[in-house]
Amino acid sequence: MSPRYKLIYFPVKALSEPIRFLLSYGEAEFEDYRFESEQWPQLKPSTPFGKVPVLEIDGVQTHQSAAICRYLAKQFGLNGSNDWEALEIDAIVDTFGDFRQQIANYHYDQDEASKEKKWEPLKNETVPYYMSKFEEVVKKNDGYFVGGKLTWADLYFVGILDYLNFMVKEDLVENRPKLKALRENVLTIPAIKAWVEKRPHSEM
Ligand code: GSH
Repeated sequence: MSPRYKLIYFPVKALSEPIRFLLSYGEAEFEDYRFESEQWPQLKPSTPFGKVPVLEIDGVQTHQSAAICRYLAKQFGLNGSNDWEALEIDAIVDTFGDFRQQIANYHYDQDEASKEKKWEPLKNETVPYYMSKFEEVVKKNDGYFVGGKLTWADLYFVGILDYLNFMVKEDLVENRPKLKALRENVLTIPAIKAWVEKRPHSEM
């Protein structure tokens, strides 16, 4: 029997969407529990380290979005063909994390003056630096991030892309044909397409 999954998160895509993509890809039924911000102070102490997403598996809480994705990827055959590919997947997913942190450092800055100062270097240095390298990696790997075939790195990237696009106020793959094709590829996987069609709307 397949496990009972309950994903706990704010009512947005952000860090949870890669998990939702993995669960959908694996055709696993899951409860997509979305709470409003006002409920968070009450919920926070019940989570392992005061953060979400939390994925409950048969009632047992797990946390850390990338660790959860990696675990699901192993169940669903998306963790590469060997330890080397698994390492490459981990490395690129950690790099998505580095990139996201730098974007978030701008987006969540509460001080308007300091935020404004971060905009130019983010747009003109950080974004082109990471995005052109991601484009190169996908070009070298025949349309995927690792090993010339679909892995959870691809689902992770496409899953988190709307959140990154929202924070950086552009479609990051618009002028990057390999990454654009990869997004198309992932979004046309029937189980992912079905999920995207039925998920609740959210901007980020
Ligand atoms: N490294 C963690 C992961 O990838 O799961 C980061 C989790 C995280 O920062 N979650 C944010 C959160 O719980 C939401 S995206 N914020 C509320 C808080 O810190 O009180």
